[in-house]
Amino acid sequence: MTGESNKAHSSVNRQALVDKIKTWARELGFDAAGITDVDLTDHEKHLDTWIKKGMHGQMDYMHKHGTKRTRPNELVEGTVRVISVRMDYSQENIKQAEKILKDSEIAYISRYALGRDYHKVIRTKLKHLAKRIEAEIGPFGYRVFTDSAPVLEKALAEKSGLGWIGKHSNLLNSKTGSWFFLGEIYVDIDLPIDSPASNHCGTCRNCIDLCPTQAIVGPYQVDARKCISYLTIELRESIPEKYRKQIGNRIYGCDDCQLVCPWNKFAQATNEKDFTPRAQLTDKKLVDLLDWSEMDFLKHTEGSAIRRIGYQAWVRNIAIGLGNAKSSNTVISAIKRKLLEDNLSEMAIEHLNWAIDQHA
Ligand code: B12
Ligand code: SF4
Repeated sequence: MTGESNKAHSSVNRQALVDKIKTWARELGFDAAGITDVDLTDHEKHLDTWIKKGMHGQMDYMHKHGTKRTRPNELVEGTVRVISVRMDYSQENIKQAEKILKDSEIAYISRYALGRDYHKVIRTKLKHLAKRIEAEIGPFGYRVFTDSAPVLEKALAEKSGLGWIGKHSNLLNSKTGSWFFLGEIYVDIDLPIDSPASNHCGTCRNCIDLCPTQAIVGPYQVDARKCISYLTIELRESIPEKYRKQIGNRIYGCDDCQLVCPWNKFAQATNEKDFTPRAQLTDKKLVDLLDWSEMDFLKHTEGSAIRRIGYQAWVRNIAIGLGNAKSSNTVISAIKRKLLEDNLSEMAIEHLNWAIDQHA
């Protein structure tokens, strides 16, 4: 991006443009959009502390880009504003989640991952939004993101007025709760900005007290190394034994801190068809998922975010679920059958053996 396009658009009525951007964002299927500047000074301090304490675990990408994450114009030169968007993924029956979590034979998959990979859905829509702006004002400098680069998405969204960062560290909103994804367009147009959202967590500490692994080590601070989402999705190695019992039947991510949040009773069901849960992933028995071969895994997770963890971590996670399942011949036979497969990693085998030991 250069300063050229900024100058070229000096005649544009910027408030009218912002109003149109918000309307187009809704027409494209986003649930809200807001505009902010690029000053993230306070957040930079918190991010630094988090990294210094090692709370990012093995997510090297959280620090390897230096200050690019907290200084948008170091990532994309010329950026002066950020258009933040949010897109709901909640389904009508989201409360069913609690029932599944209590059934040790069924696999619990985070609600966000049951449909099509949100990265693909949101990126495409953001590109359409940018093109729509271009059609109105002519060429300008921009880049679109959704969890795809060093971008401090929640801080930018909070500053854009889309919600506040809750004690569980997710962004939430008093009208819709927190079941939504975030995305951004970095732009070089000096648009009027929105006011930040105010915080309404009050004295509630449900998320802190009810987190299964006590990963929310203080309000607004999640130690990723303890978080089930990190352990089951980001960690590529063996999952420390001390967390395996608490993981229960959660084989991909965790939603507990959001399920216990009182604001989520206002959640809106998404209109996005791509987020419709896939039958092959919803309410499935752990034993049936363990029976999938690597080919089955690749086939059933095509276009899904789950594919990114790979087959060995998938088996590792299901093994933990089965180690925690009610003992039965079906469970033990399924684990033993899997151990006969010849392409398993040492990590997967170790978890399957651990699962067998739980039923001894
Ligand atoms: C790394 C990461 C993770 C890590 C670490 C989580 C975390 N809290 O950072 C892990 C793997 C654990 C994870 C899990 C999940 N993630 Co995630 N994740 C990210 C990612 C890539 C970066 C987040 C980040 O910047 N972390 C850095 C830390 C320092 O930020 P933070 O904890 O939020 O801390 C901020 C504030 O809390 C504040 N702060 C920190 N300390 C203190 C102390 C005090 C006293 C105060 C006042 C403030 C304060 O300042 C910090 C900087 O802004 C973003 C995408 C992106 N590029 O932004 C998605 C993202 C945050 N994840 C998302 C989702 C959906 C999830 C899960 C719900 C998925 C799931 N169901 O399993 C869980 C939720 C777990 C949780 N409670 O956070 C969504 C969240 C949408 C939303 N509504 O907020 C995002 C935005 C992706 C997206 N594009 O939609 N995630
Ligand atoms: S996602 Fe689960 S493990 Fe992670 S902080 Fe929330 S409740 Fe705790």
